[in-house]
Amino acid sequence: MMQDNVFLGLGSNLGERETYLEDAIARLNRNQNINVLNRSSMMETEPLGEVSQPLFLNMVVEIETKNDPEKLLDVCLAIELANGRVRGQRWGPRTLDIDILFYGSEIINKPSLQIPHPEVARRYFVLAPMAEIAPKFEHPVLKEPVLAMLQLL
Ligand code: GSY
Repeated sequence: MMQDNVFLGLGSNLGERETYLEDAIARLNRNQNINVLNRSSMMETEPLGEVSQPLFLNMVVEIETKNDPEKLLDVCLAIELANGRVRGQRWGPRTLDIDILFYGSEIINKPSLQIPHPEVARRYFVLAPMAEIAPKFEHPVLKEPVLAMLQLL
């Protein structure tokens, strides 16, 4: 079965940021079980946390997929690795980060995978690009649309 209303957050703050994001989208589309349906613009955003680091380029893509959430996570991690991501400092700079934001209305709370992403409602760099492509999408736990969450920040 194809799952729709799946949203991924992409971010990069090292090197050729735009190229890393474009490469990630191309690789997602090349996966037999994923179609990229829609993409936000790329937005330059302030990094989170205390560590001093370059500005991020962030965007959100909407996909449909036959992969279950665990398999989708594996695909995202493999694409991060293919783009030179080294998991170092928790809040440190990275060439490519892919977060599963929403998987339709599914709610998953495992140590290895939490969906919706637990930080979604607090992150401008997620809500602002997502509001461009899916302002009315409702957070399955908070029951608030994306645009309303953005306006509450
Ligand atoms: O999980 C997201 C990685 N990340 C980001 C990001 O993508 N954008 C911004 N602005 N700050 C961030 N801090 C972390 S960690």
